[in-house]
Amino acid sequence: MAKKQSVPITQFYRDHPGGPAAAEKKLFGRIAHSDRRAFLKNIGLAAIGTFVGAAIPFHRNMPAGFIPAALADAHVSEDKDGLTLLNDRPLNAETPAHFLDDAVTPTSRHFVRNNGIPPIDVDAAGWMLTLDGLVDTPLSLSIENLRKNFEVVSQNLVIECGGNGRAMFNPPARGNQWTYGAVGCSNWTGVRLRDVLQAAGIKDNVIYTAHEGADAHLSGKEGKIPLSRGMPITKAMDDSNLIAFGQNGGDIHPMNGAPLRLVVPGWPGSCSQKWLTRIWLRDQVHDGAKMTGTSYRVPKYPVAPGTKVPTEDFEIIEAMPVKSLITFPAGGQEISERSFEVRGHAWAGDTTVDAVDISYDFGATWQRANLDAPANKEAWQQWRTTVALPEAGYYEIWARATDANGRMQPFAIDWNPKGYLNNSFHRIAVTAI
Ligand SMILES: Nc1nc2c(c(=O)[nH]1)N[C@H]1C(S)=C(S)[C@@H](COP(=O)(O)O)O[C@H]1N2
Ligand SMILES: [Mo]
Repeated sequence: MAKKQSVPITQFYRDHPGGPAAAEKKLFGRIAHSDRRAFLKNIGLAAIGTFVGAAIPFHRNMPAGFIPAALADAHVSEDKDGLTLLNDRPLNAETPAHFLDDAVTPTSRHFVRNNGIPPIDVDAAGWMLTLDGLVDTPLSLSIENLRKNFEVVSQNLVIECGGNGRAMFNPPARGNQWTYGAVGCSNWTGVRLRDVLQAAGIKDNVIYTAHEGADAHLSGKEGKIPLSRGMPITKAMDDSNLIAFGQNGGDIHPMNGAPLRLVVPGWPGSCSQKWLTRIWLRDQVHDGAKMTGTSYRVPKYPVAPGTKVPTEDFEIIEAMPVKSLITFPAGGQEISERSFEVRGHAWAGDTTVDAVDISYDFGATWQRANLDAPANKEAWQQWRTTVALPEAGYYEIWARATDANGRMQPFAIDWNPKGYLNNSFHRIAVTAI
């Protein structure tokens, strides 16, 4: 039998029939995402040096597309517990549904969605937030200034990525393949965005906000911004929006935007700028990174699956749709009791949830769950019910929420090209033995 020859790693990358991405998968056992390929194509040596924390003396021997092991080993971080890593550059990790069972999502379980490279070792004491653009008095505020000059409030607020549920799109949509767990409801502490805007004085012609953060673009290019979103001034004035400096009674997790972030509940998570450095007010719809084209946008009209839609027919996503999550029991399990509690959360963008119904017969009949009021505006609501399965066998438990406007989660959603806003039922499989 021929002995397997060991090959220098450079040659392995260069000669692999599937290219560097396939070579990497072979080495590291992970799927190489399209995002990762784009990263590799664009990344400069200087940027790689920054990430590994040192110059690379033998960089000339590094094959094109090579990922330094220091980066390949990157993990979500020790204090993010049980999250599923979808991509490590940029870092994207979701929370399995059964790890979201708490009414308030622990910091260790809050998902992470990064579009760029987060700042590291941030200096909270020296952090400054600028408020400018069309304001009467531009402001430059430290976190201490925010704490001292404005009312500090704590609220349970839902942040959900606009692409949560993308993995269930058919035909598939490019982007992070979120299943159900790009959502969380931590208890956020901060000051009301409205109060700070009013302190700066909003000029009459303002229609939109624009947000900037301290993360770096994946390309490593100086001055290139990974994400800068905004919202209509009417939404910005909602008293639920926070400029937050605390998460669950402690500091904000570095991957969730420490030391300062926006929390704009009910709208796509991308509105909630992390590592917040600047808010400016504009007299036009903000046109920053990921505001234009097809980013966080959907076609203005329903389209058949797979349709190519002209860019000018897309519109900006505003409130997120009604949705529910089954957090207990965990899906895919054998259950020895036929009668057991099913529970979870439900939320509905800027409105509340009126009802949650559960089915274990593929939607033929539904039973109404007992549903709590939200702890505060824009918090998710807890529900529970007991199901009694008639006999042993395979079942699916489906959850379906209805919002205060009578809108109900659908079995299947209208397809859209970028895979946003999937609010079809959460379904889990259980086998009663
Ligand atoms: N500065 C900055 N803010 C950001 C992002 C980012 O990449 N950079 N991602 C946004 C997106 S798309 C989402 S869904 C939320 C996710 O917040 P989390 O990572 O704390 O869960 O942060 C938003 N804020
Ligand atoms: Mo997002």
